[in-house]
Amino acid sequence: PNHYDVIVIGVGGMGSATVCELAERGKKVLGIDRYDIPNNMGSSHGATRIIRMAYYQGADYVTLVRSAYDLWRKLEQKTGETLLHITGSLDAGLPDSEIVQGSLQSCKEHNLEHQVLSGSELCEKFPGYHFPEEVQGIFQADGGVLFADKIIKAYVRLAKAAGAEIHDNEQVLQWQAVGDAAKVVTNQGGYTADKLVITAGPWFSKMMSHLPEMVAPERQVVAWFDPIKPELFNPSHFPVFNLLLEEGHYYGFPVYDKTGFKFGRAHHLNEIIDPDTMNREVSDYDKQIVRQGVEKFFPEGAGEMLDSATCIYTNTEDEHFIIGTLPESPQVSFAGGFSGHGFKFCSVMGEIMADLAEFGETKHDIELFRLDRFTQS
Ligand code: PYC
Repeated sequence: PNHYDVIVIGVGGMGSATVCELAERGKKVLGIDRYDIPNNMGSSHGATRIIRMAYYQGADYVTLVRSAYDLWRKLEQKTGETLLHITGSLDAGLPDSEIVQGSLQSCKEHNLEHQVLSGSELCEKFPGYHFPEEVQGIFQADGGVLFADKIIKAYVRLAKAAGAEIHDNEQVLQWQAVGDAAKVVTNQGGYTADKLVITAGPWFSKMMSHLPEMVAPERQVVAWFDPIKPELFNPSHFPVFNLLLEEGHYYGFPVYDKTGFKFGRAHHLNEIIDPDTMNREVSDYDKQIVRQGVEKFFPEGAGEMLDSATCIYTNTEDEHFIIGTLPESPQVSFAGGFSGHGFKFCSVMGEIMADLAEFGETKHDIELFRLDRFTQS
């Protein structure tokens, strides 16, 4: 009774999509998470995440993000819920910066309609924005917002309806490849499976401790503000944005509900942490850093801070993901190192990880994410 076709360790964004896909393919699947599902201990929690097509981290991501969009829309059809809302996206920085040039390159290679706007043009089109004149922004109309917690709940609900077993608040103590199968020991028992999938977010290195350290989990802080002029932060004329300047990488969302204007400075204070011991309190200094950014670039957004939270990026050195099967034990597959830009891919990652578990390969191009770029010298 404790044997499964597939066990998935970690039921956050990536894991919940994977469990759902496997269950819907008729597999006997067990998903295990150490905390509640969803929880605020990893990288998937909270109401919203950005999705964007003009991918500045590399034109190779555009095909994958297109597949992700298709699957988000399918998930909405299945659940009858709104899980993705289009606002358009802005990628902004100095004209010769990595973000502007990278975003333009993706638009060019993939024929994406876009507009190049100066700081003042941006402010005129989207009056909540106050970017310096020398900043250039690439506006791309397909960008938008994913409703993260709602998505994880939807995947779990669909997975259970398709027969998946999901254990929350159960800690994996150890896993092992045994012959061509796998064994998992938790604080509540032991299980075996033909295939094992590891989607453990910031616990990636702890779960893959036989490999060289390839990821650095990093503490993040995000806050929600009550805008002074709420009408400027309405989703109808406030695209999601990434602004990369020498002083920092800022990002934000329109206002969807009473939690306010979500704003953050990515790589907050460059604090590499252990997810088991990280300080999850938001300090006055943390709040001050975030507020400074809002006041500078969105003065009408910088009202009372309604809420704040910590979360974690799991960074690789090149900020590309790590996805594959273990060379010595191909029944074990893994996805990690999402480096602060992974959530938008959860839908397609569910398909990729289910493919790797079922067939050992996938039709999606995951070359960029090869493990051996870190393990082979
Ligand atoms: O992928 O657009 C993104 C993003 C912004 C902040 C963190 N990730």
